[in-house]
Amino acid sequence: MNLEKSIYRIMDVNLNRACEGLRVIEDGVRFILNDYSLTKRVKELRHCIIKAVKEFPQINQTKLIVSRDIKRDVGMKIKEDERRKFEEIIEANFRRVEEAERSMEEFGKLFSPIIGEKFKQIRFRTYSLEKKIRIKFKKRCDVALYIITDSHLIGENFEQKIKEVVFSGATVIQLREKNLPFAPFLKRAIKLRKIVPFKKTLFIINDRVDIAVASQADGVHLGQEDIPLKDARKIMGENKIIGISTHSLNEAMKAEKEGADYVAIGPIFPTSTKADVSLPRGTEIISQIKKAVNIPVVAIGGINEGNVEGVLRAGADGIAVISAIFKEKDVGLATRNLYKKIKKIREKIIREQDVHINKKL
Ligand code: TZP
Ligand code: MG
Repeated sequence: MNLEKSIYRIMDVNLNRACEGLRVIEDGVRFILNDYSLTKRVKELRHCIIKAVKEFPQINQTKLIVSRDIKRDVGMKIKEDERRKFEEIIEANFRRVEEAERSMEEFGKLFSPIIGEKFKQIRFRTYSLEKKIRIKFKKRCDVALYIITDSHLIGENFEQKIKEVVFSGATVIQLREKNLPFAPFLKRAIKLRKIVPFKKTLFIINDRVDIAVASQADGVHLGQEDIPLKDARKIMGENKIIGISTHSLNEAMKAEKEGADYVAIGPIFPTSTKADVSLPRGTEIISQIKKAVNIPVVAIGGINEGNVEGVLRAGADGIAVISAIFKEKDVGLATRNLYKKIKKIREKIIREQDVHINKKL
């Protein structure tokens, strides 16, 4: 094969490689993250690469297509790595795209230095998009069973009880201390940080950004009257989780727009745990918010084993509870039971949805 044909073949192969990789990333961002603006950016990048190869007059389009030779492509025989998590799929595909871009940058220089420069710019654009998308994937939070502490209800053996809860299925632990001054609050946060395992269970601090940062918590949970989200973000940085308490559709939409990683909505049912709550909203508000936002929605207020099904059926990604766990004598057992119940209901909902879809087909 002559050299010119080989170079066209390299450009063609790498154009396909980059586009395929970006398609995979686009699907992940669209269907797993449900992020419209990032989906748009991935799509635009893919179109930009196609345009760069197809619109430079130096690259002859007929020669590009003619150069394709799948039968002789030795790369076809290389086995794909095993991929388990979607984070790994996204990472592997970014590698693939960036390598393809690098190759097009280097070999593109043989057509013209402008082509090399163009692909260099595209490669840097890909790096910055990758950073944004990978942070977003990393911060996806499993809020299924979000347990909030209440030192009054917990009483003695605080740390032991938190340990039991953590190892019995809590996906998030929020340290909520309304009456502790700064120093003992921070001390408790640092102790809990050692108990709550990194990556397995999220550790969130209620109200206090300073304590969240100092204790290396995974994030902070803010109310409508706390430090504004944008200021909290400046202090916490992009990698940390910020959750917001909301009481209406408008507040939930605003929180998402300002960059919240999840919203809590409540109180759903009457609760005696928090004195200054507004009137119970019922489960309808959950469905309304779920239709309007793409971040996880956690329902809160008076939720227990008896009423959790309606909450999950309304679309909540998880439930935040205090008394359902800490009013019980055996907090580990209460957590296990609630966790099992959530799992069972979720599986039931999925089965019903499958039947519904199959009937339609
Ligand atoms: N925010 C709204 S309701 C509530 C908070 C902190 C209390 C939830 O406690 P419980 O015992 O699960 O009703
Ligand atoms: Mg608050």
